[in-house]
Amino acid sequence: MELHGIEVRRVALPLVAPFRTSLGRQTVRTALLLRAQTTLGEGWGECVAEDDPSYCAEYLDGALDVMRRFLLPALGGELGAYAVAERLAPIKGHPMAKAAVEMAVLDAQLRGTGLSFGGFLGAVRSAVPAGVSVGIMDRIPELLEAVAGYLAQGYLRIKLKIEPGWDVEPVRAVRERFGDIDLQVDANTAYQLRDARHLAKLDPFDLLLIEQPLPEDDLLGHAALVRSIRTPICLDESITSARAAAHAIALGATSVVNIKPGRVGGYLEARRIHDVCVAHGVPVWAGGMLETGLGRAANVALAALPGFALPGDTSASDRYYARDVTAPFTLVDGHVRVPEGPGLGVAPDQDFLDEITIATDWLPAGRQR
Ligand code: NPQ
Ligand code: MG
Repeated sequence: MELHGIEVRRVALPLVAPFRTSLGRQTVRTALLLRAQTTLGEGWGECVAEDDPSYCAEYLDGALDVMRRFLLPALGGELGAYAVAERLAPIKGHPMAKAAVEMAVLDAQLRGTGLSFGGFLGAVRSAVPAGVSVGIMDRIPELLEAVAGYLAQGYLRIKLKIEPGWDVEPVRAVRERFGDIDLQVDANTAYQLRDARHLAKLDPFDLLLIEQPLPEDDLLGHAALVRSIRTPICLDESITSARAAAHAIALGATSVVNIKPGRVGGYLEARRIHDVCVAHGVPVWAGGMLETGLGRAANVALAALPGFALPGDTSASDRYYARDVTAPFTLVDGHVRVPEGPGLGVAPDQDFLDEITIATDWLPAGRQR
């Protein structure tokens, strides 16, 4: 097939409640939604970069710029989904921008051939267990109320965002109130290795894991931490490729891996990380970046692969949004169904999409003359 170009919309979706992490506080999700136009038909992609380079180096305006100036110009002529990453490899970095472009091309190809994302990736489940990520709050009672609400909705695992000053006490409070639930924490790089003794205070609470306590590039620090605390370490930000995953495992820097396609340059690389981890007996789970229904559909399909051994941040749409751009993903017995139709198996509501669109750009594929 050939890619004619990609229509990129910048959209803004208000969150149902502010979401605070050690990186900052969000009240609105801004994202880029991509519609690829190909000789096989159209396909949808989603770029998960945030407005600011806080979770990682990428940011939304930068992602749009690199797509326009470098990525799309490299995608002229005959093209399949597997060729996208290869063509884009000479352009360094920008995995979130690349992942979005690859996702849109892959969706067009799969819709054109009648295969679902799950079918293509190797899904072995028709529904995936859902966890929920709970932001940092001002007070413990507010946190307990939020967790109680999510448990009542059926979420099978709770993840608390932590930072220095909001770690042992909230974990203790949630354990005391809710008992033996599946519980884990995510620090988004907020600690240093010198905090090891402090982090060991989480050990008595039998957490499933602590996610990314140390900086992204501190693999040796994580390896030392693995040896000094009992709670399993799970890397998120550090896992930027299948090679990085293999290195982290070889170094003993991680016991579990969070897989986010945006962070690693796409769903194909995400599947390779899954394969590397399975080969090493390392459990994986699906991360989330507050995706709309488009990215959520693909994440849920990925989470249905056999190595996904823990519930993901694959929450229902209403965890974040009063209204999603697609038919909402819902929770049934704590699980989210894997879409079965061709490609993503979901499509945006065009009128709602227009309502939330701030700007639209047409990026033609290939070198323009
Ligand atoms: C994580 N996600 O696992 C990320 C971090 C994160 C669900 O905890 C806007 C867009 C705000 C993406 C805040 C979850 C965000 C974001 C946090 C991602 O580390
Ligand atoms: Mg994380």
